[in-house]
Amino acid sequence: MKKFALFLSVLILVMSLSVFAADHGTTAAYATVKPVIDGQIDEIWEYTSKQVLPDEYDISNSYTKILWDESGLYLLAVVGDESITENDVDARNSVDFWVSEKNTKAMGYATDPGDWHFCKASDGHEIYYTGNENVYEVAESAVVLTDTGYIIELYVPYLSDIKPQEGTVIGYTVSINDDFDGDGVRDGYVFWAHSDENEAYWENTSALIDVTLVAGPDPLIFAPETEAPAEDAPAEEEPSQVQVAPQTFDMMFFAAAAAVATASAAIAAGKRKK
Ligand SMILES: [Ca+2]
Ligand SMILES: [Ca+2]
Repeated sequence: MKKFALFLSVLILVMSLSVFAADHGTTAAYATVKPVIDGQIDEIWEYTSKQVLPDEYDISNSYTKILWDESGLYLLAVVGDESITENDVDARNSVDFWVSEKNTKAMGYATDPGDWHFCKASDGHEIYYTGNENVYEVAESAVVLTDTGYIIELYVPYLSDIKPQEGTVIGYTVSINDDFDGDGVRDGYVFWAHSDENEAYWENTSALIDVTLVAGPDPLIFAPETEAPAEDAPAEEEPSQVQVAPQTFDMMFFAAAAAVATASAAIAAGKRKK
């Protein structure tokens, strides 16, 4: 009976830990090096968590990532989409970034300037929907097409008075829209996650997931390679190697000359024997 009670308490502990993990959200690493907002994936993106979206409709192998620093947030979306619209005026093949800088957990997107939404299509069109519209004035973004879809890089300087540091928690989720028959009407969408209490992440910041700001990678990883110290430089060894070659040549020359001389002597001696 005691064993069963122990088993039960361990089971409850494990279950509560997994529930905690599910609620804990994800992390964003400090941008030790600022990514260049050009739609190309910089090395710094390797050092922060990935938010993976489900495969559905024409959307596959898609994810986002977040970096932060004292000035703002950097967001990356890598999208697999087999059906891209060339002139996507209504942004039907697009990514929606949903952010609450101060994690307001509010009904609506109007309680704080740091509550914003940013939508960008695979062809570059942007569509305002909710939250602080100023985000479109201050954001830097880039989109590039890939063989399998498109990549969006976004930088948004903070719109709230947030003083971010390691341990600060922001609210975030992301969704991807898909028009798979090219008629300009959205056919479906996928999203990363929403809170258990509220699924309407497009209406309320209370639906966003906690993202904890954490330390970034060591800056030394990105330092340019320095030249080897003088004592290790191979320059000093090279002259002696250069000198070795003539010596070797000389040795071979003398050895060959000696062999010829020996052979000649032998021939001469042979001739004399005859
Ligand atoms: Ca980049
Ligand atoms: Ca599509």
